[in-house]
Amino acid sequence: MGICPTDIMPLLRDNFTGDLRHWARPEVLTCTSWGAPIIWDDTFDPDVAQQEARRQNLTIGLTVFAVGRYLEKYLKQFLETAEQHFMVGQRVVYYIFTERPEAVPHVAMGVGRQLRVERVVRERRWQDVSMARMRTLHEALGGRLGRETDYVFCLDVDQHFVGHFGPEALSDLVAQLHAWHYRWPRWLLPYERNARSAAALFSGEGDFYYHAAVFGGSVAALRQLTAHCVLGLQQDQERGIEALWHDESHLNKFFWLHKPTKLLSPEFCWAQEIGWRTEIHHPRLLWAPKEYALVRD
Ligand code: 2GW
Ligand code: MN
Repeated sequence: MGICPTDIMPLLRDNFTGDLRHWARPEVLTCTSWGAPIIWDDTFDPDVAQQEARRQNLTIGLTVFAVGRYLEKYLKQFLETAEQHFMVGQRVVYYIFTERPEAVPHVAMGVGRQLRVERVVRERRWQDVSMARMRTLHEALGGRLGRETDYVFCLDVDQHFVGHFGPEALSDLVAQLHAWHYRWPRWLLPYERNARSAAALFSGEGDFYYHAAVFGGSVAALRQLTAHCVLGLQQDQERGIEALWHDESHLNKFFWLHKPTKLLSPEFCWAQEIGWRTEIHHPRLLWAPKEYALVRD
């Protein structure tokens, strides 16, 4: 942990945007072996990130799916808390994908922020609801969403913001360290292991286990990511197989082949059930407690 030699270049580069990472958090890994920063609380200056993003006059997209019971259950709090914490001070476009546009709750938007609702068909199986997101996102990124935004974050809806989530999280390709798995040895990570699956990773492969509840990047990078996942999901479906964690398994395969340029620490998407951890200073998103019996068929 601490400074790794391969990180010298990005360290110099990021210094100019006010990156304080190694000195502030010596107890955690703050860079990957390929030189991407892993951002933890105190390793960045939110004001510098804010100014830099403003200077670039960015528009940031936030996509979220709310299908079936998830709409009533999670969407309102997700949006209300996003208004308080997500990219405040930037231009933001929310894209809500649902089969019932008329049921989307009214949430007052701040200046420079707008909400668009797109209709999707409701898949019968919950696994398909989750997996179908990749195709819908791919199409959206090739259409209006892709034209009107520079960077996009794609989030699960069953979570809410509790802390600042600003432009320090932006990069060409952004992956989220999974809160349950970031301390685990690689061989234990829940990658898909069936060699017949397009998502398969073999022993010795994989860098980290990433959480599909949060990923982001530039429009071009996300077009590539979603294209990869759509193809993998389709190939598995043709073979009559389904990866262990569905779209998340394919996402992990993609990030193994195409290294993310920034990683978010588990503080960015934390689960309170995990309990107290010294390195978790400032959670930004919290998962809703899982009520599988209630929402899963
Ligand atoms: C999903 C599972 C069981 C019952 C319902 C649903 C469901 C999901 C739904 O009825 N309506 C709906 O809009 N969704 C969307 O799919 C919603 O945006 C939700 O956040 C997302 C993923 O489903 P979720 O949050 O229940 O799955 P998790 O939290 O167990 O997620 C991880 O694993 C998934 C694959 O199994 C995905 O990769 C997800 O991105 C991961 O965080
Ligand atoms: Mn979720």
